[in-house]
Amino acid sequence: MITPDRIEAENNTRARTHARDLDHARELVSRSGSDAELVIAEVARFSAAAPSWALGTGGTRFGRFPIGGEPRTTGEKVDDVAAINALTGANRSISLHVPWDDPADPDALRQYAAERAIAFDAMNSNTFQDNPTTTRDGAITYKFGSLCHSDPAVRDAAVEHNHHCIDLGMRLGSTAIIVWLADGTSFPGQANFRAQFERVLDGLRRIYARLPADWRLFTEHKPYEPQFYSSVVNDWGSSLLLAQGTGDRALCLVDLGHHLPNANIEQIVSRLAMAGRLGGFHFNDSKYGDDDLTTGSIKPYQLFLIFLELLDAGRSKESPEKTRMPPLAYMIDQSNNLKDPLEDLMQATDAMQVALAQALLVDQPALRAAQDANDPALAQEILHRAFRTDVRPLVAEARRRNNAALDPIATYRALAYRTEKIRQRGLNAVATGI
Ligand SMILES: [Mn+2]
Repeated sequence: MITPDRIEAENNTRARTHARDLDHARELVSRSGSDAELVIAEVARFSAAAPSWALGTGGTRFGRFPIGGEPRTTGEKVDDVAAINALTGANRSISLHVPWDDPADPDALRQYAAERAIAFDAMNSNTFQDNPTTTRDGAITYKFGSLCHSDPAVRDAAVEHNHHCIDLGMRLGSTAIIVWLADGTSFPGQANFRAQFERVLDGLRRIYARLPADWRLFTEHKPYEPQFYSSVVNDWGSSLLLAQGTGDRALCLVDLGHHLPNANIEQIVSRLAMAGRLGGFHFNDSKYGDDDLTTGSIKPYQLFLIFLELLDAGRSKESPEKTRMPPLAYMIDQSNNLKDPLEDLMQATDAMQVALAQALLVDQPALRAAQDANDPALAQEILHRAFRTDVRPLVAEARRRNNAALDPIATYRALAYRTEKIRQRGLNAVATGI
């Protein structure tokens, strides 16, 4: 129902205003010495995978308030991602979470997604919940961890589950697996730090042994929650040690919400890229902890600085003035309790596109000269000039060139997608996920 002709009809109602805004943005950008065409082309190239677990309403331990019309099957999740991709042009893949998604016929699902121009991004393994398929009908439990567990039978089950995710992903056309572990302790003395870490490293090596040659394994860190005293993979240092100890194709994944307050995430991005171990992202935003709020909704300047580091990592060695986004796994990891989850994901995608466009506007030679001249005031002026430029017409133009919507949220509402899905799937349909 979100069809190219309906999007075009909506775009036509905005075409004149857009043309005027675009002309003005081009003029602003060219006056500051940047090339608007390069910005539009790079934004149009960017895509971030949508998380299968965030297409339904999220919940907290205090309750959940479903929005209605949530996808009931993995196929319906693909439908929702295809719908937002039609509007943004920048969500060309879906990232699955197993066993929340464990399709009985992966070949048919791959075909179904391909017909909707949706690919499968990294697979996410879940060994933080007991599940009949992974914990042998209650014979074992992940209550005290998975790969870190003191009982080898629990560790074996966790490794097997990850192998299953790889096997499933191969049939879907995925080329990466994300291992996020809830492993850790909630009380001092509960377990030995070193013994837990060594067991996790051993488990990752066993998972890695199953990895096809063109696959990558991502280790994702998080300081606390669900464990409240220690996490085994608590920070980027532990994540890097694990990646380096596992193999060449083991890389670190940065989830923006998985840091202690005020961590300098852009510097972490730079360090991991420098070490050659930056693999991917889970984008979201937060105020206090792992809040899973909409990307760019709380700290847009931080998001801009992160994209600036990504462009630095993507800088061509031959011609340093050419900067592009490096080929990493860019994914959204959000859980929203209040908004329509599809609107939440489209806002996140827009925020990333805006941050990318702003980062592309930074006058790199001038910034380097200011750095060499030890002129922090000038360096700040250069960053702020880019950050404060209204790049939204350039981003809208990038979307238009991808046959997507000039204004995704307004178009989504005009086409009444949610109303239609409530009619089809029901008011009480509940998606699997967080
Ligand atoms: Mn994550």
